[in-house]
Amino acid sequence: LKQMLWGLIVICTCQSVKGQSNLSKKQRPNIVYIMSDDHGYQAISAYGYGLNKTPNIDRLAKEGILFTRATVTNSLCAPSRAVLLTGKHSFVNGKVDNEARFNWNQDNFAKQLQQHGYQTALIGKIHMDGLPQGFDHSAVLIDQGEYYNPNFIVDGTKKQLQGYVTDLTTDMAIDWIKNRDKEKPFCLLYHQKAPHREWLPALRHLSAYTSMTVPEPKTLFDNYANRGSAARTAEMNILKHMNWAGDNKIPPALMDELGIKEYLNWDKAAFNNNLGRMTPAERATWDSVYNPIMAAFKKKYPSMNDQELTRWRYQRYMQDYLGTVAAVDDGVGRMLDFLKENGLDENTIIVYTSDQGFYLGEHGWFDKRFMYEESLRTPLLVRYPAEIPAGTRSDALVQNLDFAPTLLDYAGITVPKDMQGASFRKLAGGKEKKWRDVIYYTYYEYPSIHMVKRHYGIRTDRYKLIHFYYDVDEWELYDLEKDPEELNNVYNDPTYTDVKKTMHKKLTATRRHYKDSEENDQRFMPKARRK
Ligand code: SGN
Ligand code: CA
Repeated sequence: LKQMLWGLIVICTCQSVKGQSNLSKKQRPNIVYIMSDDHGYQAISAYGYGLNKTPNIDRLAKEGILFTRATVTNSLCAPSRAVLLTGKHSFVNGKVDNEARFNWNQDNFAKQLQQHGYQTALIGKIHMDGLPQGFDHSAVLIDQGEYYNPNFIVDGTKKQLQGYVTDLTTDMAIDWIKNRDKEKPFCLLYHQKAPHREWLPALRHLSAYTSMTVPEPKTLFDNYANRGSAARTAEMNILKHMNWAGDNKIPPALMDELGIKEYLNWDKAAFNNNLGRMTPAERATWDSVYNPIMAAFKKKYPSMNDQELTRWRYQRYMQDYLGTVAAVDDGVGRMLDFLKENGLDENTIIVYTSDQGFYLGEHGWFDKRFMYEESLRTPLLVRYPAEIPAGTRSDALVQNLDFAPTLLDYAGITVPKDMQGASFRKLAGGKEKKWRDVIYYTYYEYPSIHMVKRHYGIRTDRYKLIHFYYDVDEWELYDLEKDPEELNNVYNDPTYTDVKKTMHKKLTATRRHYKDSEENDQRFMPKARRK
C-alpha cells in the first residue's frame, strides 16, 4: 500500500511540474487558429445570407460547430487581437483602441502554450507594434499590410515578398507546419489581412466577382430615425464616406474629369499606392477588368441620382470585398487539404473567425465599431472531430474573450485565474448546456476615423442596452426579438420600463464582474476631456 501511495504521489507531482501539460504528449492536440480581418459572417455561405459561396470555410460547419451568435468585446482590429491573446477585456489588457500601445510583456495564451511544450507561430496580420512575444516564429505584416507584393517582418527582419498577400500568408502557414519539430504539438495563428479595406482581390478572382450582382440589404437606405445621435453622426455611409478611388477603384484622373472630390485626403494616394505595387503584368490584367467598368461609369455618372449612386457604390464595394474573401476561402481549403493529407486532421483543432464583424451595406454602412449586431458578432466555426460532433450549431453567447481560455483548456493547461473569458470546450463538445446569459462590450476610438461615439453595453438573449458617452450621454435599448435590425430605440418607451430596469441592474453587475467602471471610462479619455 505504501508503495502504491508513493507511486501516486510521484505521478501527481510529475504532472503538476511547470512545463508539463495535464495531458500526455500524444493526446495534446495541435491548434490552427485562422482569423481574417473584417470578415462579416454574412459573407460566409454556411451562415445562409446568400451573398457568396465559401465552400471551404463551410467544410468547417459541416464537420464541426458553427456559432451563430459569437461576438467580440470591442469591434476593432488591434483591440480584438489583444483580447484574443490575453483573454482579458480591453480595459484590463490596456489595448483599448488601434492607437494605444500593446504591452507584449503581459501574459498571453501563446506564451502559456510555449511554456508547456508547444511550438508556436504567428503568420499574417497582427496590427500591433513590437516584436510579437509567445511565438517561436513570426512573419507579420506592417500595420494594415498591403495586398500586392507586400512587406512582411519575418522574425524581426523586413522583407518584401512577391505575390498576393492572402496566398503568401497561406503558403507561409503551410510551410511552417511542414517544417515543424514533429515531436512537439503546435499552435499556429494564421491571420489573413483580407477582406480589410481597400479590398483588392487576387487576379484570378477579378472577372467573376466584378461581374456579379449582390442582393441589397433591407436597410441600405436607412435614415437613422428612432435612434440616438451616434448612428446619425457616424461617418461610414457608403454614399457619403467611402473613398472613390481607394475603395471603389475609380482612377484619380477619372475623378477629376467627373468633378468628384475626395472625401478623405488620402483617397487618391491610396489608389496610387495600392495599384502601384503591382508588376506591369499584374497591372495589365487589373486594367483589362476595371477599365471597362470605369468607362461605363463615366457615361452613367452625370445622370445618376443619390439612390442610383448608392446602389452602384454598394455593388462596387461588395464585388471587391467578396472577391478578397474568395482567396481567403481558397487558403482555408488548401490548409484543410494539407492537414488531411498529412494525417493531422484528426488531432488538430481548427478555428475560423474574424477580428470582428462588418457592415455589408446594412444601415447604409461599411466598417464596424458599433455594438449593433453586424459588427458585434463575428463568424466562428470550430472543427475538432475528437470532441465536436459534425454539423453542430450553437447560439450560445460566446466571445473572442473566450478563445485564450478555450484553447488552453483543449491543450490541458490550467487557465490562468486572471483571464476573464471562459472555456467553451464542454459547450462545443455537447457536454454542457450551461453558459453565460449576458455579454459585455466596450468601444473607445473616438474622435477618430468613422466617428463612432464611445460606448459600452450588454446584450442578453433578447435585449441590448447601450450607453453612448464622452460628448453625449445617451441610452439605447433594443428588443432584438421584435426588432432584429435595431431600428427602434425603445429606451423611453413605457412598455419597456421593467425591461429597462432589469437591464440596468444587469449592466451594473456585469461592469462590476469584469472590473470595469466609470473611472476606467475616464482613464482612457484624452486628459483634457476627463472630469
Ligand atoms: C483604416 C481604414 C478604416 C478602418 C481602420 C481600422 N481606413 O483606418 O476604414 O476602420 O483602418 O481598421 S483606410 O482608408 O485607411 O483604409 S482595423 O480593422 O484595422 O481596425
Ligand atoms: Ca478588422
